[in-house]
Amino acid sequence: MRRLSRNGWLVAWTLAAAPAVLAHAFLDHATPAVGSSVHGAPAQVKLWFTQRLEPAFSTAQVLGASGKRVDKSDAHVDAGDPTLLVVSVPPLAAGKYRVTWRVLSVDTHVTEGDFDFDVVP
Ligand SMILES: [Cu+2]
Repeated sequence: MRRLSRNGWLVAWTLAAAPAVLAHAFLDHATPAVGSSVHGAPAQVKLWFTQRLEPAFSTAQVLGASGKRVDKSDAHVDAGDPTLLVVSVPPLAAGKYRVTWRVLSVDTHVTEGDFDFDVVP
């Protein structure tokens, strides 16, 4: 039985996984940053992705600690940057918030996820 070396396996795995990984839209970074504490309420939550998004099928919500939705229901892909998803929020009280997102990248693959941030006085 033929046995691949450790490096051989690594190359095989990389070749198999790379196209799928590169083809999906994952969260690259956000403001407020993932897991961060921000002083003062942000006016918007911005999410940058690793791929261009399909505006009609990409959205995000901001939830308060109780799970109640607090964003202004205006999530949209930025007109000038197709990798940027923006949602507005009213002045947020201090506390923990969760951002949930679900996006369709231009290659037709759907991805979703969430992250938290804290607003501190
Ligand atoms: Cu994909």
